[in-house]
Amino acid sequence: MAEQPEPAATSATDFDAIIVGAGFAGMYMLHKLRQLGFSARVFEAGSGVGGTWYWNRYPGARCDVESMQYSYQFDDDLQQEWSWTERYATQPEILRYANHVADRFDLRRDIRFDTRVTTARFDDDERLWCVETDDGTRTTARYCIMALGCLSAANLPDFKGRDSFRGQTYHTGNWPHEPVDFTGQRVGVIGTGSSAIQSIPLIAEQADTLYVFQRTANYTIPAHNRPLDTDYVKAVKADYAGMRARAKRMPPGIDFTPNLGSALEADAAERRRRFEARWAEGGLTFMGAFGDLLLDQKANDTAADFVRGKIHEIVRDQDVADLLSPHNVIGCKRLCVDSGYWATFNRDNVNLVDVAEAPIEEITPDGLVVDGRLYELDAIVFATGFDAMTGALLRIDIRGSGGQALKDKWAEGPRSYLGLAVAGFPNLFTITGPGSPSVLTNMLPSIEQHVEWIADCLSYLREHALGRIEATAPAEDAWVAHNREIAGESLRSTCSSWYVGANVPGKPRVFMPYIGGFPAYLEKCAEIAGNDYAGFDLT
Ligand code: N01
Repeated sequence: MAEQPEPAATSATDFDAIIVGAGFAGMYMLHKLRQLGFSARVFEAGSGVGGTWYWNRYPGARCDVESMQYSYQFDDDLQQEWSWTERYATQPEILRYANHVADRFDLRRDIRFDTRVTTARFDDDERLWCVETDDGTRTTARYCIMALGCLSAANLPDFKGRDSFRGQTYHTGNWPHEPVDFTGQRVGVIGTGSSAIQSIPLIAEQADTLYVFQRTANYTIPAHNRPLDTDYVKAVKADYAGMRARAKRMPPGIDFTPNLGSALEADAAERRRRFEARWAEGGLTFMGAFGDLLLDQKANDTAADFVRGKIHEIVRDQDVADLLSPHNVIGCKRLCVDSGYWATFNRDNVNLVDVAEAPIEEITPDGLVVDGRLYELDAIVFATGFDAMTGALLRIDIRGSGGQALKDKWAEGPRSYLGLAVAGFPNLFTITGPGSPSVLTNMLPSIEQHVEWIADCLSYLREHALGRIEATAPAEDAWVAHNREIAGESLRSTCSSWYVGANVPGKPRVFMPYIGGFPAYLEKCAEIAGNDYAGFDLT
């Protein structure tokens, strides 16, 4: 540590910190910094708070983590006073919650809405970040905190003729704020990821005819959504701290009870019993039926066979059931949670179109062409996902020390220390950045942990009269190597998922989230902070 004490903030900067994004990460970061006496300005491209839940307004959008766990825990009064109504909260309800939090903590006065950050540059001489926005404003701060969300940069494939279509087009991740009515229309949905699987049953109820263009069949587990039972809510609220503590001890940061036994050591009857029980329970914890489902291909096959069997029970036309049956590793791509997805393919107005062998050729003014056939459409829904984890960061021109561009540094894939910091980019923090557990965990506790770690770090710098922090290259190299090694041990790194950037043409294939689980990650972050921020240069 060099001996050049200097206050963390100087009059040379407009703010102590600039925060980019007013989703759950940016909102809590602002609140936390204010509590600690730091000044902060938030820039948000949308007209309101909520991030993911502000943009993803497609029919059927809900969270696949149970509502009693998908909420902030930093303020006990907040978690006691808020009432969720359903097991899995809808997008409108989660957005109401985000707005409630913004009101309750008076956050909006420090947020500039409708303002997109275009560039962020580190000034080595002044040791500050200079951020430019699309309204032509330039703002400076000692620290820059990216709270951009992992799934916020929409992926809109460049289909030939895409913009020639005469009808309406929609992207699930950028859905209109006004209600969309598909009544009487011929609608095409491209994609069968979570967004498609949630929206297809509802679009099918409205549309005259629905075509689902499927490139890769996907696994989904029923949500069995229901209104929340008041006794259950009371019990959780009586010991919310206990539930949160148990969740922190689980790899996905969710309080649930996995079975650690091996699927291969169980006999067929035992396997069936456990899979049936998880299917009846519903949701993502299906993968907790056995401990080796993501470690051993043969074990995984038993779960995949079970789900394929369910598809064949539910879908009447066995050819359609075959086409809907995935043959990759279950849980490799993000598992989906649905309400009536498979049964939707029993409807007369729903048609499944395989675009695996014969990809979508082009979009014309009248519809979409596959294998030489024109599907005439009135509306196209692009449920084609996101340039995940790195896309939102790289759409901003971020320049670190010496003018180095983040997009150059990450040309071969993202490199970070803990998913929180990047060597060569001093005083820059990424909340739930690539290299952190983020999308493999319940996002809310992951966000809170990052916010609190960053806030503690800034307090430490202030207490020690330091004004510059930068991850060292060796620490970053070691973290990247560790991630790569543990990702290689999991079946999760074996398929073409957005976790490895496979959904975006030309994106380098790197397993982006940290796969070692929430408890190991918490321990590592605490150890580093407790060790005077080992692996960082502080001056
Ligand atoms: O996106 P996706 P999403 N031609 O990338 C297809 C979270 N989320 O928005 O698999 C034809 O999963 C693509 O095909 P393929 C959750 O973490 C959560 O649905 O690449 N098809 C795929 O089928 C989720 O995982 C919730 O072969 C093309 C689909 O588009 C993540 O967000 C709800 C294509 C994209 O699926 C992303 O989900 C919603 C092309 N050129 C989302 N390009 C909940 O909490 C892409 N596809 C419940």
